[in-house]
Amino acid sequence: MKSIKLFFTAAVMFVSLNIIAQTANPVQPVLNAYIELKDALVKTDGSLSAQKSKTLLGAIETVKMADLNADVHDVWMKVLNELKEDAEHISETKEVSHQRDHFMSLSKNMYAVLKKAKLEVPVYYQFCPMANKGKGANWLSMENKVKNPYYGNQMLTCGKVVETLQ
Ligand SMILES: [Cu+2]
Repeated sequence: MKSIKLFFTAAVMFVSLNIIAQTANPVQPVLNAYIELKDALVKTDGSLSAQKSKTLLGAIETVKMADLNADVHDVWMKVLNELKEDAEHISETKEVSHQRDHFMSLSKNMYAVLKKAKLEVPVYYQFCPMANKGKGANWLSMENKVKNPYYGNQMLTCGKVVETLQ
C-alpha cells in the first residue's frame, strides 16, 4: 500500500514538473496560439482564423518583456509592433487571402523570435515556393509533415522543411 502511494506521489510530481517545463518559456503561449491560427488557415476557414488570431493577439500582449532573456528580448522589441499589426489584421477580416498575406510576415517575425527562444520541442520552419505569387513563403509547424497554410486543400502537401529549430 505504501509503495503504491509513493508511486502516485512520484507520478504526480513528474507530471507537474513536465507542465512547469512546458509553460516556463514565456513565448510558448504565443507559439501555441500561432499554431492554432496556422491550422485554421490550413482548413481555409476565415472565421476560425480570425478567432484564433484574436487569441494570438491576446497572447502577444500578455508576454512580459521582463520575463524574456536578453537575446529574445532584443528580437521581441524589434518585431512586436508588426506581430500585433499582423495578428490584428487577420482577426479583423474573414477573407482568407487577406489573412494569408499577413500570415507571411507574421511567420517571418515568429521565426525570428523562435530562433532565439529555445523551446523544449523542435519547431519546423517550412517553405512553399509557390506562395506569395511565386516568390515563396514560410511558416512554422510542430510537425515535420507539410500541411500548407497558404493553399489548404488546393495544394496541401506543397512545400518542405527548410530548418528545424530546437
Ligand atoms: Cu490587412
